[in-house]
Amino acid sequence: MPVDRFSIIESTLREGEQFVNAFFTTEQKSQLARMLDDFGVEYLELTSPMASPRSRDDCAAIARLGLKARILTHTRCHIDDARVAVETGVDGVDVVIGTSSQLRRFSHGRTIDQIIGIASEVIPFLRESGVEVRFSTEDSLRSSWEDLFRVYEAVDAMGVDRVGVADTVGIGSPRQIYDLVSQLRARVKADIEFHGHNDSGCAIANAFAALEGGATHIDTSVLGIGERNGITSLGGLIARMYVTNPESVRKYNLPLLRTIDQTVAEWVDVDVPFNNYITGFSAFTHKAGIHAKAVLNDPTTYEALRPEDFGLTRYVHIAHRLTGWNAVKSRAEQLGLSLDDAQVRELTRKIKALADCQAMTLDHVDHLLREAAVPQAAT
Ligand code: HCA
Ligand code: CU
Repeated sequence: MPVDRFSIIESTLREGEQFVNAFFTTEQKSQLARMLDDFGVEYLELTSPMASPRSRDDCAAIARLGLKARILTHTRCHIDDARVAVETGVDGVDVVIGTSSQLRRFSHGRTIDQIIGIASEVIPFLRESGVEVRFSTEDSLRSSWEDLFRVYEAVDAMGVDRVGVADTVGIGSPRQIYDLVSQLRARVKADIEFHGHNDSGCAIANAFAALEGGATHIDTSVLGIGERNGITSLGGLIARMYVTNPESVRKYNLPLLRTIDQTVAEWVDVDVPFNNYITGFSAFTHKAGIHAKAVLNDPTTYEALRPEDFGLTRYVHIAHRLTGWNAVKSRAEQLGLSLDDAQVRELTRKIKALADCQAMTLDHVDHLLREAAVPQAAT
């Protein structure tokens, strides 16, 4: 399956609002909607208008912004919710109902036949209202595949635009997701969406496996925020797709990612993690002497992602005991200091010796370089 034709359903304003620290104001919601629209995501998914009066008003307001992205809202698979969703003026409605035995028993208490019965009331109503319709099975990974396929085939015959697979508790492995999605691909005409939680660290890999299996749409949130530890992150999916085929993400305004990540991090009162995809502070920092030397010769030696494509720069870290003389020489050149190779080698020895006894800063190294260069500059 070609994995590089995919659409992003950006759910920071729905799944992301379920993150413990998220309290988005109306103003912040439209600001983020505009930023994500400028970035180029194809869809924005918003919290159900049934959640609260503010949620309903905000949903209607974002639907009226006139963005390029299609605006979706997310509701339980219930006719009353579907009516309210349509009234907000959104382009599409994502309905969801649990199919695992856990959710059927402890959440809504319905059988598979009853689920199909409810869907056959909600889906035709939504289609007649002229909105895009997505039907998803919550907790797909703990549902029997037989049940899942029965439900998906039934809703496909009702004419849904997309069916959704949801790894609600983050237990799927890439191989399982690939198997499930590729079997589903052979059974339905509709597009396939994947929504994956990250409880066991597979959210990005699972999204990719879903695309390999024939999925067309991936749910993301900024920094991956959501229930518990969240879902596939927007930046993580972009990084994954970029290394697969950089052309597949050229449609997005990649340099905006940093502002988007930083803005949301600030609003939800967390730091952008140091190891975050693309925008983490060490994402383009090279340290070991061997790496630094090669990167200075040709960055592709140790970089799968070009920082320039994201409006970012690489940094070669030299103030430490693993440094090498090529990196020190490059720093001296950056500072405009004239030092010969023998001096650079001597300085490198000194930096390594000092760094073996104490933590060093770049300032300290710069000072040593300048000190060594001064007498020569004076002659
Ligand atoms: C939820 C559950 C959900 C829905 C996903 C979907 C999940 O919080 O409502 O609609 O595909 O993880 O199952 O986010
Ligand atoms: Cu979810």
